[in-house]
Amino acid sequence: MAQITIGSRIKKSPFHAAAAAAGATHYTIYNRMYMPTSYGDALGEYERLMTGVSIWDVGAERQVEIEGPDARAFADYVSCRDLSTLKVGRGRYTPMANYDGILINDPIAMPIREDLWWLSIADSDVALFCQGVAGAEGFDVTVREPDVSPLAIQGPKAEDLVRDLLGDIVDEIGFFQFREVELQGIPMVVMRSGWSRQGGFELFLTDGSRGQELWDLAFATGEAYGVAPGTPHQMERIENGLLSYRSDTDDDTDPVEAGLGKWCNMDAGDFVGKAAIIARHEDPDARKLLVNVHIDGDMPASENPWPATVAGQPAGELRVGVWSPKLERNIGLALVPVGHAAPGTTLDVDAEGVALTMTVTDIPFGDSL
Ligand code: THG
Repeated sequence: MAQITIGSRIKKSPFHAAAAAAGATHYTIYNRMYMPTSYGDALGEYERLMTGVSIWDVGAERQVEIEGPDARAFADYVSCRDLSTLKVGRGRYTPMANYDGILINDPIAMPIREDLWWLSIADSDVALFCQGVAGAEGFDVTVREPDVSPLAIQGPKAEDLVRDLLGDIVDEIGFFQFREVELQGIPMVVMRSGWSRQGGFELFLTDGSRGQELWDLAFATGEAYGVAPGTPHQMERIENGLLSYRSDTDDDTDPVEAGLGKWCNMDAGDFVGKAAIIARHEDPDARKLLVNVHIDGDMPASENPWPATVAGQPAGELRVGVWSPKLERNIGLALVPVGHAAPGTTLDVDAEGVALTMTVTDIPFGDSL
């Protein structure tokens, strides 16, 4: 089996050594960093996330820091979602598009102070993009990547773990709210958030030299709750409709096609890509849509998107397929032409020589039991 070389060319998170020592077996490259994707027991890790608590090295979810008098105006301008009303201490999930209207990221915007914002990003070069836009359009901001690395604590028992770790502050922050805190002198921002629907927190460590200490403290506290290391989980996130930029989208997908239209405020102020998104949808039938699908057939493990057809004609692709423990069947996400996106539509899939069929479903997977 081929392996990815671990070396100094790709950056490591402050939790990298701890996660490796804890037995991480699989990694992806995310924002030019290693990010663990498995500890070798996908079903066990799923079960722990659904019923217990797990701790994830998601240090590769970098922050792009925007500082200056125009910080809010700039964050708002590069976001499809309206951020003009977002309060300090609250996060808001927002799509970002380029000037062609193509989805380029889906960060969580976090105003740390009125004049200092973080975009907590998915996997693309948002800092470079923002430096370009700010310079070209004359915003009074500086854009940099600060020393900030999230550690996610996810699952139904995350609340108890983080309360034991950080105290009652946990009860004061609602979903997507955050505070700056210290734990034994380790500085961080704690937010009730994370890339699962099982509840939890993200601890944004703001001193990368203290990753091992924070990891050790979190695991020692979590022992009482049966904590174990975990990672963002493909099965859970597909069951629950969390987008994975790059996995689910290609280089010609706009935010509306990616299913993020509800987070695009087309009636609020101008933003990068707004006019292009409107133009792309002048003929909605010409567009494609990301849809949930049930998959039938003997699905092999996938390294690629698989082409789909209807009556032999090209009809988009199955971007990602996975076993769903909840539904006890294979499910996935497909990018298909709008004309084939209606629930109940069946498409043929060529899984590198294996014939599958997929059926579009409108019920969010998580609710369909
Ligand atoms: N945490 C942090 N940064 C991130 C992610 C994260 N950056 C990249 C990636 N994940 C972004 N993706 C998502 C997708 C969905 C949500 C969070 C991150 C999410 N959405 C809620 C929803 O859709 O209902 C809340 C939306 C809202 O109210 O604004 O939770 O996981 N730090």
